[in-house]
Amino acid sequence: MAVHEAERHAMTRALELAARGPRGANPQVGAVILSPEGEILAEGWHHGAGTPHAEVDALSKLHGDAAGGATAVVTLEPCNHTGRTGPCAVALIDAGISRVIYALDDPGAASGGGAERLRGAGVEVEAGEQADDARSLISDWLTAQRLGRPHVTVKWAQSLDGRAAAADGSSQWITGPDARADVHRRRAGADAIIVGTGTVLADDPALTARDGDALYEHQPIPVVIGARETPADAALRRHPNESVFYATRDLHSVIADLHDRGIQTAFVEGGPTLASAFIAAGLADRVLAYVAPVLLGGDRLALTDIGVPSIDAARRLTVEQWVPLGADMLAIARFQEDNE
Ligand code: AOF
Ligand code: ZN
Repeated sequence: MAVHEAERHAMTRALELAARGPRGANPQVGAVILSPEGEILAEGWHHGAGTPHAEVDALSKLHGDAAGGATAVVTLEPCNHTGRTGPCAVALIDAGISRVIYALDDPGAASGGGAERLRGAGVEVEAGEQADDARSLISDWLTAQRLGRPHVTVKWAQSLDGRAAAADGSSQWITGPDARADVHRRRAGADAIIVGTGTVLADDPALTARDGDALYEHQPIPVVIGARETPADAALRRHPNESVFYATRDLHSVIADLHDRGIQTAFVEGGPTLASAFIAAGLADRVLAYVAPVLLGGDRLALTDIGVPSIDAARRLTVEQWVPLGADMLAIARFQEDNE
């Protein structure tokens, strides 16, 4: 059974609607209900975890048996589970929908199976329409689903000889303005930015994403790990988002909690001890290493102990990109052992 022209247009529209929803613990999903003649009867989208799903949002705008014999065009496979809301597959069946077009299978172990449920009730189901666009819209959510935790990027700036600071601890600025601007731009794409209390006390970072003096529209949530108190007048207290503090040293529990809070992408920015702990724990997916043509010598290395006792155990990376940034060079690399 082919997907019709009107259905194709409806999917493009559903993807636009999906993008209106917030990023978070739930995927962004859009839905359009089409009459048998291909007219748009209703539109809906998911407004965030705990609110009705896109299909239900769209159906709620119709009265009586208006959806009888209609087609639902949805960017994600309708769910088959009762979570914060009832199963969408059942809502569609009960409304009398006779055909469902969706873009992507729902990877959720608990929520999947909606297509089967629909088919079982005699509904025609077509999967895969504009799947690439749907995938790219929610790629971070899909990655977090696959990993069962946020995607973690560990970032540091280093001298050519692998140092993150001079002997007295001073580290501003190893890299030049182009590299710093690049960091801010990438921060603006992350949900959370993680630092240790040591970095907060030593550098008093603002942890905002800035373009010059202007704040980017999206600001990551500051996350501080460590037992030491953050001073009341610390710069991050003035961050537009409230910080999250963890006194624990167990990074797995921190990352699990961030996942529960709907964080899909996290940036680990400081300093060497925390970066090393994430790598040693197997919780780092990507490295951003900004390398400046500076020599510092001494023992303030970009990383400390990452659990590599001998060369056989070296953590090998694949560089996805070398990016020249003024006089500096950025290596974007991922760990070879994962199959990201
Ligand atoms: C849909 N339509 O609009 C969305 C779906 O906690 P709940 O009950 O909101 O369920 C969340 C799960 O449902 C989420 O992980 C994903 O698998 C699916 N999201 N499904 O049919 C929607 N947002
Ligand atoms: Zn649903």
